[in-house]
Amino acid sequence: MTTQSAPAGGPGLAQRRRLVTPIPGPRSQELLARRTAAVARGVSNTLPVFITAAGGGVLVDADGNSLIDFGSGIAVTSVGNAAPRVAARVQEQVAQFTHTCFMVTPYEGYVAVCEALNRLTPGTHEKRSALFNSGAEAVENAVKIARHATGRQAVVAFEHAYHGRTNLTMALTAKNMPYKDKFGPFAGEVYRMPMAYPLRWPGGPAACAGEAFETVARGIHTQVGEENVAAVIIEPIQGEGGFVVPPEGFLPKLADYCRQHGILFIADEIQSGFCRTGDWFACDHEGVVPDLVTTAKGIAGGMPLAAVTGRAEIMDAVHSGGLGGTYGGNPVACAGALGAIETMEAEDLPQRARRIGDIMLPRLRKLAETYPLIVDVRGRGAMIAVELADPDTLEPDPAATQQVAHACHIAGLMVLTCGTYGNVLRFLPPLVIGEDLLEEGLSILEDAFAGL
Ligand code: PLZ
Repeated sequence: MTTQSAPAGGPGLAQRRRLVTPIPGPRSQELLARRTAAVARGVSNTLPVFITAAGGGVLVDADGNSLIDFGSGIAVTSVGNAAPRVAARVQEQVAQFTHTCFMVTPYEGYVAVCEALNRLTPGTHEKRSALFNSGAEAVENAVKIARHATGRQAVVAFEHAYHGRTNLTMALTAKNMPYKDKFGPFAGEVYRMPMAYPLRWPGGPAACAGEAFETVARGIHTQVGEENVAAVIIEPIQGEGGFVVPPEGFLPKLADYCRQHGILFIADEIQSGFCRTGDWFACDHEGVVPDLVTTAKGIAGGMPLAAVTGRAEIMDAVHSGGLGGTYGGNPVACAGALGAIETMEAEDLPQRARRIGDIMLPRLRKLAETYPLIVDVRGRGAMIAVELADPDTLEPDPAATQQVAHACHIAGLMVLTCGTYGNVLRFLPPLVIGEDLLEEGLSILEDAFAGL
């Protein structure tokens, strides 16, 4: 295949949807054939258009199609793809040095990212951070730190949770297919409790916060013993599991309970963090202050970086040399993070996320009035979803979900699905998307429902 000259990415890219071939087009199909022959089948694709440039709210593919992006590469490019401050700092850093290994000879960028994390994550207490490569690695390290600091082993996770694909994080992740099937045995001392899922709570949404908390507290008491629990880990808004938003009150109750029992409260903000939900972190919404926070995705504008941030005395409980890795906090990734964080602050991206929610939620609620199979519209800021099910029985409808997603894709709108039952359409636009593109994307979605 000859490489066609692609436009430069970033916000300068024409901010419009334009389809010049069917989706996927012939060049993407050629690449797909190469991909099938060269890349392991286990690594899947949501939409096999091969991207050559991206920026603002669009993805441009190898055939010259320009798609509206409601996915941000799974909540990563919140500041936009090839965001100017990210690209500039990365370019500068890559020309200076690409690696020393922070554990061998340190550099300022790593320290500056940790300072920013300590300042921006919930709570004004003294904090420390450590940097890693991926979300799963951050979660693994948060559990290591919690076990070391408490001298306890058990970890409590929730139904519908997603925390990664490594061995320990597979154990924490709830869903079997595709994440866990035949990949066991899994790490031990992981206990799963019911999630406060208002739509599906047996006693109804109004009773959910209180009853779910009581069920969790009782479950921990009877099945594990409070004194054996190192940490409770929870996504303050669940991601892969279906954008489940716990009812007001549930997280504060859970955090208080943990404090009373010497259990560390770990907030996995890997998907919900860094302005996505309209606050810097989803925990901020109810003033919940976790002992440890895991971050990744949005932190570095697309560069691979992740972190654990927590109370100084907990983080510093681990002996020198107990945490690390060759690449964790790579200088180029740190430069990306500093550019991304600067962008979030300079452009007030929490406010942008709230504005996106204010535009999306009313249109989606209206859509739900027309199509009763939309049984729930939920989320905050630019982390929004609709759940599809039979309105009488709440039997999940993954087939309709796939059908709507496919209709969006071929019309040039990148949307993602999620959910334990595969029946949730989720919307995670870059926070810098133009409002005209956002509205156009919603119109495509409306057409997709009309075509069911
Ligand atoms: N914790 C809350 O959302 C990653 C997974 C995509 P990594 N979610 C996207 C897939 O199918 O692999 C995620 C998350 C939460 C942890 C992780 C793991 O982050 O950077 O993918 O390891």
